[in-house]
Amino acid sequence: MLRSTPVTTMLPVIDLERAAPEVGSPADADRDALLAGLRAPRAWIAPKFFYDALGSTLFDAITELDEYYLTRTERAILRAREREIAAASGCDGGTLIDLGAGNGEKAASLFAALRPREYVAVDISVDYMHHSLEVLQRRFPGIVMTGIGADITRPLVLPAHIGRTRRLFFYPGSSIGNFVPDQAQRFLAGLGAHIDDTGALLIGVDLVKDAATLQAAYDDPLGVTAAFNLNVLRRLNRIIGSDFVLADWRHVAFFDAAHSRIEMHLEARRAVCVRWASGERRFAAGERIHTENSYKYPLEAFAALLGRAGLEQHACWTDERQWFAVVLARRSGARRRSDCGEPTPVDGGAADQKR
Ligand code: AVI
Repeated sequence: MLRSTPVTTMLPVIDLERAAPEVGSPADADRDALLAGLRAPRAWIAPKFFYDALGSTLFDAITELDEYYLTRTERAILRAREREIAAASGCDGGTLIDLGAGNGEKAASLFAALRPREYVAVDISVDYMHHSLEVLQRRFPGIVMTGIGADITRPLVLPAHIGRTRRLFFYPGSSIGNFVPDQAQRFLAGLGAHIDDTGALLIGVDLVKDAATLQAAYDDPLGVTAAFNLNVLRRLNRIIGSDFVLADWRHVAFFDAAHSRIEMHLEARRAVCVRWASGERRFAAGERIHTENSYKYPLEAFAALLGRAGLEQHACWTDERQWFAVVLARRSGARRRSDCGEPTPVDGGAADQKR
């Protein structure tokens, strides 16, 4: 499949993050959100701030860890079920819209099966996307490609030229789990507004499982997740000019069964005072900053969430252990509902094998 056809046309990459000055710059909104979180009685930082260049590299490393089963389990399901997914999604000749595309490789692994006419990569990191789209365009010269620089936690705006029928939104990796359920519902409803009866959403969802497995996935012995978590303080220092000292903080992750979510925090190792230009915050020893939730859904609860968002589950594929699900959803009433498929026997039959 690898071709080395040179790209002769400029790839359209539209940076929506820098295109709406009248509503206040996203940079201002980010600063305001970070300061509000730092001043809150229970301090918090939104998880989207993890992903600067180093944070993205650390996340890539997390996906390679033995303990972090999500990525390889999802990949195995997509690989084993790509034909069924293609048939059920009806994306052939349509538009594949990749949310949080990164290097686009996950979506590209489905190009041969899905046969989209058009590929739209949406990611907050425009510079990174330029490069990866060029690489993808060389490999797949027959697919019309567009890059959109956008923060997908904000309402999505799609340029008018993007195909309107047979749109398939692709949101893998269980990133939906990083929204609290109300936000997740709004996010899903927002996607539903972009699809008609021919469109669909293909989404990865991490499922509830034993607490020890979950805990290990977010607190690995190598300390990669700890570095990923701590790195957000470097980002904060850059954005708001604060003086967090990373050595003063430790990574904490645990499964909160009542909320069915992993929580990640940064905990002060000693009493510290953090300063920035317009203020300061004192943290007692042991006080925490909440940095991430990662919700784990029972399948029925996810189907119910889709329903509240005006969508319905059309098909679903899981691994043998039922650790992870890939769900195809449509607008409610758009197609006849079908039940969950049989668990997927992934390569070698083990859900936790490496790529
Ligand atoms: C991106 N997201 C789905 C990851 C997760 O599992 O919630 C982020 C992550 N946080 C710690 N490890 C990975």
